[in-house]
Amino acid sequence: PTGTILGYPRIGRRRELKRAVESFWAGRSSVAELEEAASALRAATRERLADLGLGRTDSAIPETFSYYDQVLDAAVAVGAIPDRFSDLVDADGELDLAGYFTIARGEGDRAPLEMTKWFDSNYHYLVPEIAPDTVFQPSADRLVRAVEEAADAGFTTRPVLVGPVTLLLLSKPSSSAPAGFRPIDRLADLLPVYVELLRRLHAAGAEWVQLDEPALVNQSIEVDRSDQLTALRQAYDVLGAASPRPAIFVAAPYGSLGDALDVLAATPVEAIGLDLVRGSVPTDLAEATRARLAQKTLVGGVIDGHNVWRGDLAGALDAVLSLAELSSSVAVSTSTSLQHVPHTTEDETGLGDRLDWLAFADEKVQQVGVLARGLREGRAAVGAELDAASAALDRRRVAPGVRDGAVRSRLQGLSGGDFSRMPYADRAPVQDAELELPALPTTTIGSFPQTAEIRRARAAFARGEAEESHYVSEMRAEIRRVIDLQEQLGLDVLVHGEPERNDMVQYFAERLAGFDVTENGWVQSYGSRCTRPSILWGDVSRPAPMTVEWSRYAQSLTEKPVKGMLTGPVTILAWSFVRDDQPLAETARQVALALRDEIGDLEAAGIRVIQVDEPALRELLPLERDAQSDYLDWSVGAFRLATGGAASATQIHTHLCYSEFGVILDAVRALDADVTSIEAARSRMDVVDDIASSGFDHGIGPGVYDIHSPRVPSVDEVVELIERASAVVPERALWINPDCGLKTRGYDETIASLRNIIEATRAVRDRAGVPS
Ligand code: THG
Ligand code: ZN
Repeated sequence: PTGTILGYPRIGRRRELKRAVESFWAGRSSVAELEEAASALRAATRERLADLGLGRTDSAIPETFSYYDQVLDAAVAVGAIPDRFSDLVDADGELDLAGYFTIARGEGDRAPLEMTKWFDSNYHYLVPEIAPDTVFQPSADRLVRAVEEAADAGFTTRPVLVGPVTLLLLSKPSSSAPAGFRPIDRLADLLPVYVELLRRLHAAGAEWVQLDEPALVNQSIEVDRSDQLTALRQAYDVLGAASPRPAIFVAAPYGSLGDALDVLAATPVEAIGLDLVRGSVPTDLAEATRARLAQKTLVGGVIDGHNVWRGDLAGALDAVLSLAELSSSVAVSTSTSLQHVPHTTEDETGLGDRLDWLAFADEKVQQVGVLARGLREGRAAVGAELDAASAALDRRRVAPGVRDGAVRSRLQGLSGGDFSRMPYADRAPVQDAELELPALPTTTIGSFPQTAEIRRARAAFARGEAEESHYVSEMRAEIRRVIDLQEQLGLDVLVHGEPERNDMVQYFAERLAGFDVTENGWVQSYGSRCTRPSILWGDVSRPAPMTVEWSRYAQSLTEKPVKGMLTGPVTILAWSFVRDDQPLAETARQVALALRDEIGDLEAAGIRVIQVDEPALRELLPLERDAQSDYLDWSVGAFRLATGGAASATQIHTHLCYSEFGVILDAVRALDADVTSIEAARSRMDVVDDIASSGFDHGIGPGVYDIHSPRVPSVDEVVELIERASAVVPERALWINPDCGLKTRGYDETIASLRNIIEATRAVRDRAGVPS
């Protein structure tokens, strides 16, 4: 084909897959009903993609359906199932759907596979576990049936599988593996299974197969680059030599292949996909590589799979045409799978003129079609489409709100002092005097459980079905309940519980100028869970205070300090689709200024502790090492700009949602937050040692309650965690809190856990002879 995509959203325009899967989990539907729903969704996707211009019978349509996750699918397809789940596999090596979901979600004492972020997207995949003795065996049924199902409907589709090198590079050693064991060392054992999968797919009628090898563009993978390249060479020499097999298309989304391109070019694969959005058409190629690439099909990923902008179509065609100088066989594609963008702008009614600037998955498929035609028939043949895209881009540049003079001149006027507060050593005593907290102060991260009534009330108000005054009184009643509960429990720094917030980014996006929110723009985050990323399209400003009235009300109910709760600039960017016409750093500073004003208004309303959450600080860290220090500079700068105007007496907290932050420890220190809470319960406080030995001297709240699990920690357990932390953290710096917000938990377990945390804290204070 001359036009294709690397993958397509699988959740469905109306989140049909989410509904079907969750209904099956809840026991409300049978496995047959789930399979029927999935099959209908695949059929609708094939027809839709064909209508949008992808070829029905030329392998242009990728098979990227997944019930849960594509990495889990690949692990299952090669039989890489951890021992604790081995009973789920039948005598033929096949796993039924219920078993598949058990591996994804865990069951009782059996922990699920760990979940982690997929490259620099907001998607999370399941991490396979590989042991020295993992027995690889093909389990191809699901893939083969997808190809056959398509064939029955008159399609020749292209099955897609995570490639063997990436599968192993993204896996972790199973807990039973000896120190030093690396999953990639099992490559030779894994390859025969891929060979067999290729054979079976070929037998089912697949003419092409797509093997995704994004790990080769990732410079953060721990295995030595030379070992990665050796693995790549071995893998594709072996797979290329297999016979019979479909033609092999190796895709490398999310960045540049770099030296891996030379290696891949020397293997017998038929096609190589390059991400020409994050990377560019290689120019300084070795002569041998150039000669080899001329023999292959080169697939130019020129339509951005990461963002939602309609973008510069003419520029994309230029990139494809320059790729065509390397080989006479070129195809147009997306830079990554389209799983990172919503289905279609057709489902949005509230975006007005701005709809014209956007391209979601379906619109991107159409763009691929235009470029493919331009490639076949010449630029003139698609002149009208290229011009239309350029005209939309021109309109976007000058549209009202894209550039706001007041915002820009305020940014221009910033000086170094705006990014700093009084030195910590000087302001900490001022805060101590202001807040008069006990030693080992207790607090929570911000959200309290979101009951069904709260969700209903919010949804009814959002649909315009409830009076504002009624809605406000419902939310206030909930805030009062949450404050009363915290007072009864004996927490020291209270929160209002955030009943008014659906999503910690969307809530702010709805209130800031420069953002749109979507009605149906769902994007899969992991498994059946989705978010609707906001769209940051213009200069950001704050027309009115966003959180102040809720916080003021909560503070009016208690003598104890109530924390104001804001989402930080980096996280707001990380979980939105962000304008691509200026550096992220500049956009981040605009968001920071809006938050800075909010902090000023919270202070004026009597709020003495303000938390600015940055759970995504780590996740936006670029994959390329060269880009990391610049990122840390601007991201830390944005946080400091947001918080730098706070009075010395105002205690600034932040919350980071993960425990491995070795790489960004310096950045966390540079945030200069007075108190930082982090995840630590699951790692038994190991993370605290790193922090303490780095000389971190600000307040630190390592989580003592793992909110990702419904388990209630016992008092003894929490005492042990606190003692473990207090052995290395000075007493005045240590805070006691859960790992994360409580919104996903139920009230019963939350109350029981908080009660135990407080009892444990009091026991430790007693032993140390300090008052509670
Ligand atoms: N908000 C946003 N992005 C995020 C997170 C977030 N990205 C990273 C991380 N958190 C992802 N985690 C989740 C956890 C739960 C859900 C989604 C992402 C979730 N979503 C609801 C669902 O799918 O049913 C829908 C929520 C809604 O109605 O808005 O449960 O916290 N922006
Ligand atoms: Zn968190």
